[in-house]
Amino acid sequence: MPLDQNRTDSGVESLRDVQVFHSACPHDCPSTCALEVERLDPQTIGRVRGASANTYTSGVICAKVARYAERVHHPDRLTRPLRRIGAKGIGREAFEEISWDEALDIVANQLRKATDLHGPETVWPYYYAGTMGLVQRDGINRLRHAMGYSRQHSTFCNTLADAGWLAGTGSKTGVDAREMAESDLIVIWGCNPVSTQVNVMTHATRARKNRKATIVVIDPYETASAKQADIHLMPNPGTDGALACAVMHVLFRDGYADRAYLEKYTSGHEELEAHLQTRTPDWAAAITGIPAEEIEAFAALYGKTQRSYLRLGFGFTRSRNGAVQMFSASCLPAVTGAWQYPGGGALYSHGGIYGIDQTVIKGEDVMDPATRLLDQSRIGPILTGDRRDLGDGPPITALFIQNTNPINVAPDLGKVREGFSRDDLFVCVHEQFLTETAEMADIVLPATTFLEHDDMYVAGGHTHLQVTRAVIDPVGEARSNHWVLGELAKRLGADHPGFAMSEWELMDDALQRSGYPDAQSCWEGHWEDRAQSFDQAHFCDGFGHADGRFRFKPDWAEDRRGKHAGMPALPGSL
Ligand SMILES: Nc1nc2c(c(=O)[nH]1)N[C@H]1C(S)=C(S)[C@@H](COP(=O)(O)OP(=O)(O)OC[C@H]3O[C@@H](n4cnc5c(=O)[nH]c(N)nc54)[C@H](O)[C@@H]3O)O[C@H]1N2
Ligand SMILES: Nc1nc2c(c(=O)[nH]1)N[C@H]1C(S)=C(S)[C@@H](COP(=O)(O)OP(=O)(O)OC[C@H]3O[C@@H](n4cnc5c(=O)[nH]c(N)nc54)[C@H](O)[C@@H]3O)O[C@H]1N2
Ligand code: SF4
Ligand SMILES: [Mo]
Repeated sequence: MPLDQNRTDSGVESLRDVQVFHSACPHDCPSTCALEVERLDPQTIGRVRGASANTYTSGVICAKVARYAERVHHPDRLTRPLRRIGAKGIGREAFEEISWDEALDIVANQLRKATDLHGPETVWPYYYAGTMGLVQRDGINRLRHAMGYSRQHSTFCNTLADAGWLAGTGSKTGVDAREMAESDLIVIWGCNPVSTQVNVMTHATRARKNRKATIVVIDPYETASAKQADIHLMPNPGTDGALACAVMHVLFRDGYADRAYLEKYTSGHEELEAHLQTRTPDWAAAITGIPAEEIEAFAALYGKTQRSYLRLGFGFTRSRNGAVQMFSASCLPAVTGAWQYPGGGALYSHGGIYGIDQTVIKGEDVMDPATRLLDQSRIGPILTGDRRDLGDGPPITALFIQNTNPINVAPDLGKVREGFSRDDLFVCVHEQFLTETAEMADIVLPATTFLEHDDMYVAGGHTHLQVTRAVIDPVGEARSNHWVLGELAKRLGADHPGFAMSEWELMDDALQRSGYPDAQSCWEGHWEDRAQSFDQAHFCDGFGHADGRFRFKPDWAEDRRGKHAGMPALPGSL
């Protein structure tokens, strides 16, 4: 959307002749940094900085986004729709440029042809988190549901982490990362924030400076974050549950367990204590590879420190038993009662605080729950015809992809590539660059970046909602995900009011039905801080389960999307 250069409201600040716009980083990173973006002219951005007025971003962003002008204006950006006329996977020379009308007509015809032959479940709209914007990322589901195409179970990233965290706490919320400044002990567990969410280090470093806090990193590798830590515990991958058990063994054994807290706020603690009898530091040393003395020392430090803060990441969920590792780690503050103290407790994600109603964006009002649900991580087996995934439904013969590069990121890469190589598979990829997946497509559509479209963002690592406007015009003929979906909907006859709405109208609708100010007010204010009260964030009002208690004995079956047979009754390694 072209911008009014003379805008003088608070969304834009003028700095000599360069204008500075508020924006937010769209990457799949818990930091979702508040940004200040220089606009040199309506087609060109300059430098990108972290907003210093945002109390989480605090003026700090990572190197890759500080240099975003190089991405936005890169000579390899896709600027025109492309049709493949050569072999798959050989690069740009296999494609010729075509017009948007031609490209969209081909895509719509192919999707219609596939549906005529096999029924709508043969089409699989496939997406993930290239942008985390709630409109541009999730709108693809509206087309899916309006057309009855196969559904997607999104499992690339947080499935195991969510299941593990929710098993104990029952709520995807936690203690504000800004509170780390009041902590005496910060445990960075299964994440490498120096590389993956730089702002965690800003807040951890404040605690070190203000309170001489100790920083512990628990990671099998000597990462950049581990190098900055006072203590580095190096478990074998997938053994955090054993480590957590041994730490809790010491906490009970040496009187660091808060019995009054356990009584009031938890369930299953008697069974837990009995279960831990044999889970000694020596027992865990053999499993984790961490010497027993180091486990003893860490447990004593954790037990003695009321203001202890766990920052739990995605790393330890990268193995088959990841949900159990996450759950086991999350038990520690419930044993010592660290949740009760300022700077104490844990954070995995704030994802549960926002409550944005995305019904219209996602077209959930027209979703048929009987439609086939396919696991995104199984795209390799699915494209190669595995009946365990396809059930008795049709094969996938058409893929429409936005926001993800499965040939690089999905498991079982050999099968993924084999599937994409099929001659009877039609693939359309909407992308900013000619990725490995786009190279396998029949039609490639050029996509805008977050600086060329409007959207809104929530965050995992902090508590702000941010609404952003396009800062520059689209590069070349790039178009937003929302625009492409609307054009396809027209051609396919997909019926839903969301297709006739602009991005801004969709945001307004979602915000207002969720109790937020309207999009314009959110944009002018740069961010809406939805931080919970101390008592809510620290679960002093009770945990998320119906009885308000932290569960040491999870009900794994409660997460009905997953397979729970064989999950352990109590913390530990599988
Ligand atoms: N081996 C291995 N595999 C992994 C992981 C790992 O640690 N190791 N991590 C896993 C995890 S946690 C995740 S989240 C996934 C991430 O996997 P993906 O979601 O696929 O990764 P991204 O690179 O974030 O985004 C994919 C593409 O989206 C495009 N994109 C960005 N914005 C837009 C837009 O507005 N419109 C359109 N159409 N496209 C856009 C980008 O150009 C990029 O190529 O990978 C998973 N796979
Ligand atoms: N620069 C950059 N930043 C990113 C991304 C990116 O691609 N590049 N991706 C974004 C995305 S999608 C996500 S989900 C986040 C993920 O960011 P993080 O939460 O930091 O997770 P990972 O980087 O997957 O893994 C973190 C650490 O966990 C360690 N680890 C692996 N297995 C285990 C284990 O069993 N136990 C323990 N304790 N540690 C283990 C790894 O060695 C790694 O150093 O990062 C986001 N930020
Ligand atoms: S740290 Fe994460 S959210 Fe912040 S600018 Fe970098 S990628 Fe974006
Ligand atoms: Mo992720």
